Amino acid sequence: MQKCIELAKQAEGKTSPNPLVGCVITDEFDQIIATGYHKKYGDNHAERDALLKINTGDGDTLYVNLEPCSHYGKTPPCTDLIIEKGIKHVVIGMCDPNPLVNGIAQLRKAGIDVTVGVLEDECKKLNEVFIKNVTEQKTFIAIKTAATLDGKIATSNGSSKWITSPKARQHVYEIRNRYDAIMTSSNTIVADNPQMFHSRKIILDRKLKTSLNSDIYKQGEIFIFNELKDGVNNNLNFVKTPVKDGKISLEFVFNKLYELGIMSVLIECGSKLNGKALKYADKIYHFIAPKITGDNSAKSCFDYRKINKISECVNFKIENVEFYTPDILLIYYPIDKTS
Ligand code: AOF
Ligand code: ZN
Repeated sequence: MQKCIELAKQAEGKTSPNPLVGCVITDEFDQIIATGYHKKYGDNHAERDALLKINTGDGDTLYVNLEPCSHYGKTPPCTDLIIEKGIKHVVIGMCDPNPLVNGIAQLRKAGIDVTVGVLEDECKKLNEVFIKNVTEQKTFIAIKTAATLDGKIATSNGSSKWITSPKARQHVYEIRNRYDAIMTSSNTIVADNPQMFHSRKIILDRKLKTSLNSDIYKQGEIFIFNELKDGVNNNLNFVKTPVKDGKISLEFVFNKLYELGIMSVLIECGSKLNGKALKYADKIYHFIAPKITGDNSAKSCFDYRKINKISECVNFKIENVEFYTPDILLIYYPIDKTS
């Protein structure tokens, strides 16, 4: 199952809105005879990719991180091919939340021995975006931030180059690649003029104050949420957006992203938008550099309110700590969404 997950991850960023799936087939001596994975949206499912590499009767056990499909979609049901190839056991990581899929029952009906729930937590993490999309019909929202040890992302005048090391910043490219789009704000564009290379970029710019000569506009399909106009101009899509309390309505933006088929988004911006987006966030990537500003007026990661008691804090569960020496990356989830 671990190998299925590794195979599936090779297609990170390429399968949306479909899941990441890997498959391993072993013979009666437990030797791997074929592997496969879902390489990109519209391609063969992982099971088919692996099964097409074996002769009928050669395979004994098929391992797959997601319940095999039993419906006619872009490809015929994987369950049919599993049965046809004479597989005797199927080991599944997690049930498919897609209501069209009923593979476990189909396989059992055909007399195949089915085990479900192997490395289930890891399999659910792998497809956290797909699970949210299918069960809630909503876009998965991640935030990336990079701070000092005292939780600062920029000096009081907005200077932020560079808090983290090149190694950590390199890893950000890998993280971006997993998401359908990245999102930033006009304030960040004005302060940093970042390029933020990605095929789809979301910009929140209420009054259209950013210059269209900014580096971010040079590449990619771009959606600019603003209060002034709708319309399309080459790679720029203007989306007229309602304003709430003087700010672009994030509720509207996130609903619109789902309508546009953007299944996941990585937010990379400053204190204010990070703060406002926090209540929508499904996951946070938080780099920390071993530096202290010692400056109370420097900008912090999430800035959106005043509180009096520590009991009013929002709570998270830290899932993982990775080292990009000299920096670290904390990956954490809001507790009420993961529990
Ligand atoms: C995949 N790849 O390896 C597996 C999937 O749109 P279709 O016809 O390709 O069907 C997509 C559904 O099939 C998907 O939502 C999921 O429920 C199931 N399994 N999908 O794209 C795969 N095994
Ligand atoms: Zn399938």
